[in-house]
Amino acid sequence: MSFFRVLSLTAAAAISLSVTATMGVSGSLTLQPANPQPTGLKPGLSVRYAYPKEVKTLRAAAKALEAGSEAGPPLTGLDYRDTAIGENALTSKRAEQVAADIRGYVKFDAPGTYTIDFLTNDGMRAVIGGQVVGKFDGRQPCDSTFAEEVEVPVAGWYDLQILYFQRLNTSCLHMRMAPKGSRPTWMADSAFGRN
Ligand SMILES: [Ca+2]
Repeated sequence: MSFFRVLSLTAAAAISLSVTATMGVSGSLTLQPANPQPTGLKPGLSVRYAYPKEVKTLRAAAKALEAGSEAGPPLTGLDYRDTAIGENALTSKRAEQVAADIRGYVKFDAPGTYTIDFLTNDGMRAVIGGQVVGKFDGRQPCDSTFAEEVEVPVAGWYDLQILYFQRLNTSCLHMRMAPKGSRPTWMADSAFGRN
């Protein structure tokens, strides 16, 4: 390979890196507010559970829920700390091999740029205002997803949908948020609502 060929490849790599970095900064996710805005919401989030024999991935969790699910007691919010072994996952009837379809709304009190992340054990995929704001497709102890920066155009309620699963041992699910530049912190239960 010639010296110039190496140089041009290096330059191409540098340009591609810089494009990626630029998109990372300017390409934050813009959330779509619920339209129409919901009224008369009840506190918490709705949840349906499936209890498969085995759930290792988001795909397996989705398939289990498609095959058959049952409504569980609503979640109080998204602040379910890591369980002790043997304690049921979220509001489900089992400690292990649980898939959950969580739905409702989350409220932003002011427009602006926010950082969102989740702690999850095991896997989850969260969609808020039409954008994937958190995803981990695997098994792990209670640990964080990659933080996402989101643009909130107006104050109000945004659709929230989370696909979650817990396989073995302990389980957890938390959402954290903060205005851009601050460290994401726990969400109050009052930030959530359901029909
Ligand atoms: Ca687990």
